[in-house]
Amino acid sequence: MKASVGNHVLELRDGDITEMDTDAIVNAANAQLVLGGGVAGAIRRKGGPTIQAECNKIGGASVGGAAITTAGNLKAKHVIHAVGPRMGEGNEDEKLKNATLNSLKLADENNLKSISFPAISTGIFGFPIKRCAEIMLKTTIEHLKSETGLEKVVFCLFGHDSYEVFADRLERETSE
Ligand code: AR6
Repeated sequence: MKASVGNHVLELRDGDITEMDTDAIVNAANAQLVLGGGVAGAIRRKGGPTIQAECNKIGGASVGGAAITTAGNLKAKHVIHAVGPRMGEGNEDEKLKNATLNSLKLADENNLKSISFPAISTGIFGFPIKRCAEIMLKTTIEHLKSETGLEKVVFCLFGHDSYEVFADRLERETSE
């Protein structure tokens, strides 16, 4: 599914984010920037050891923050490591919004034209997918309406159910 926001494209895909050839893919990271399971595990396995080595040099990021590395053997050129909230730690909605926004800002600062996001925090960190779709899509649409060099933002969802939740929300957000 594709939608337009001004001259920008917002696209939803069902698949593995490590296969995306956008300038950057976003990792659902932790504050230590240690690549564990889920999206991070797939990035670690397919991208090779340089990504973790770069993360180690950076050392960590705050919850709601983001950091950028190269992407090793992946098709994308960069990995943006977005630290989403762990459900139950408090102020989760704001932190997820900030993780999304800081990733988009980091993409702009690095003159990237395209970026792919996963549904941050909705796996191991336990954040509800519906709320995630609303927060991440609203934040992205708002950013695409502001001054940005990003031409395309993709949400790469893992499985039909997650895709449908995002598709439903995107339809509502773009018909308002
Ligand atoms: N491509 C796209 N989406 C995926 C993929 C994939 N290859 N694999 C999983 N998902 P998660 P979190 C979906 O657990 O909840 C790690 O240990 C998944 O179905 O990757 O933010 C990190 O190192 C879910 O909808 O991230 C952190 O410690 C979404 O991506 C912690 O997990 C996010 O799931 C982060 O947990």
